[in-house]
Amino acid sequence: MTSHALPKLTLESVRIRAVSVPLKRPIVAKVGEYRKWPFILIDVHTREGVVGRSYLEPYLEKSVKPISQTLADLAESFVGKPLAPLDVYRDGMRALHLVGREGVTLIAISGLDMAIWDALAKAAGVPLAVLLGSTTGPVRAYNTNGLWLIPLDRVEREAAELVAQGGFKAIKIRLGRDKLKDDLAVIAAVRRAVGEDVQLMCDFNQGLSFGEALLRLHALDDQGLSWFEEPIVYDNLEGCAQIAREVKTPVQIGENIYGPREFLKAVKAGAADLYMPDLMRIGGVTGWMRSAAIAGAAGLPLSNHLYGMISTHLLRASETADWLEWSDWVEPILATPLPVKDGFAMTPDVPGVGIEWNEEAVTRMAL
Ligand code: SMN
Ligand code: MG
Repeated sequence: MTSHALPKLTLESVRIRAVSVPLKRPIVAKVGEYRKWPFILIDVHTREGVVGRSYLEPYLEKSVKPISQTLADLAESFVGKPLAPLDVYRDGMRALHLVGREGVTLIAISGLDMAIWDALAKAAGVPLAVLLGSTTGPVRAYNTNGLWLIPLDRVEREAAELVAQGGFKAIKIRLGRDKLKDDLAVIAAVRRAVGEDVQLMCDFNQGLSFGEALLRLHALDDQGLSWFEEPIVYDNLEGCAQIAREVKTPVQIGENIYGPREFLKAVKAGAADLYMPDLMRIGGVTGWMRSAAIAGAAGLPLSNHLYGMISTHLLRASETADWLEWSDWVEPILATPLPVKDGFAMTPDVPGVGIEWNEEAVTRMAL
């Protein structure tokens, strides 16, 4: 055979832009309140003409500048080099470890990594899931779009809307209100709206102290919730482990874990029953696949945090794939959003990940 299915690709330049997208339902959580949601858009251009795309969700508009700067510096060091994500991960870590292995370092590497994998899959002419050795297909999804810490009298209607948005069989609610009775009232209101057959995940966004968490989670343990997410500060691994041992409801963490090394530490500590890495922090596709191998070997179910479209590909390729977290915040800037029907997202059956920009919206929402 003389021709290669996967042509050699060389990094030519990286375009970095930022937008701020208004949220239909403002985020009101223990981690902050947001009316708009910033995105950093990354286009990796290759000498061969293929363009790989990804985005980052930095939460704060203030974070856009330092992340973009680090990303631009990192990208600069790979100009003229082969588009090889594992090499970029290794060399990027070597270049940036003096400012720390986590935080902005890993966020920048993650963004570049995801765009490079998109370019490789496009060059191969296959969806990312296929390049990773799996297939495209349905991924069961839950709706995370609302049910923030909103007034109780709005909960019922919003719960019904979230289910209707994609025929969802599961939605996520935010808990950890001032009093136990407030949390119980929210759960009761959601149940009235959606019935017994819709699964309810719940998220405390690290809002409880260790002592409060033990009391609150024991009291909520018979509510039939599918998981307790981030009850306490995520890096108190011993505390998370004790909580996970004491309560029946599975404990879920992962969105704040930086890279496979920290992931392994959490798994070794028995910090949770379920994990949901965030692609911006876990190290992009490369960091996800390494963490997915750890979760698979340990028999731990794996869901994602945000980054829905690319996560469909990665969940297809993960041994212990569990739930897709689906949010629509990125939709305005995508040419083709990720729809959900009857509670399932379909992995985009196109070369690459499926991320293409709606350039008109990108210009309009530019930061
Ligand atoms: C979350 C996501 C994005 C912003 C704030 C909170 C939440 C989740 O932790 O898991 O969806
Ligand atoms: Mg969360």
